[in-house]
Amino acid sequence: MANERTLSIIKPDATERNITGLIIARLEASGLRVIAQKRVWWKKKDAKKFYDIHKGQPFYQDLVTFMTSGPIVLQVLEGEDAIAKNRAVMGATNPVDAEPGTIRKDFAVNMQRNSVHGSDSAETAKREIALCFKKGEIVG
Ligand code: IDP
Ligand code: MG
Repeated sequence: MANERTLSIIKPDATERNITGLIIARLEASGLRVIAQKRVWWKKKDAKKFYDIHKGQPFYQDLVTFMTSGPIVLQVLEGEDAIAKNRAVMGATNPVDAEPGTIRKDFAVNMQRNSVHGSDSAETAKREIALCFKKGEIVG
C-alpha cells in the first residue's frame, strides 16, 4: 500500500443539511487526513469541466445543475491507499446499494444527491486535485 492523495467533495445536499462536520469525522476516523480544504460555489463551467468524463451520460446535465445548486467543500485527503479507502468509506453510488456504516448509506438522499465525491483512480485523483487546488493550498 502506498501513501496516496485523493480528491474528495462534500456535495450541496450535505452542505445544505449542515452535516459537513459529520462527514469529515467519518473520513478522519478511517485514517484519512485532510491536507487541503475549501468551501466554494461552482459555476456551471467548473462543474462541466470536472465531470467532463460523464458528458453524454443521461444524468450529466442534472448532475451539473445539482453540483452548482449550493456550496460544496473541496478536499485533498492523504493516507495509505487513500483512493480505495475513501471509496470504501463513501459507499456505493446509489445509497440503496451502499454498505452499512458508509457515508452514503447514512447520509445520502438518493443516487444523485449522494453527499460525497471521491476520485476513482490514481489518474483521476491527479487530474481532479490539479483542477481544484493550487500546489500551495495543499499542506501535507
Ligand atoms: P461515483 O460518484 O460513485 O464515482 P459516478 O458514476 O462517477 O459515481 O457518477 C458521478 C455522480 O453522478 C454520482 O456520484 C451521482 O451524483 C451522479 N449519478 C451517477 N449515476 C446517476 C444516475 O443514474 N442517476 C442520477 N445521478 C447519477
Ligand atoms: Mg465517479
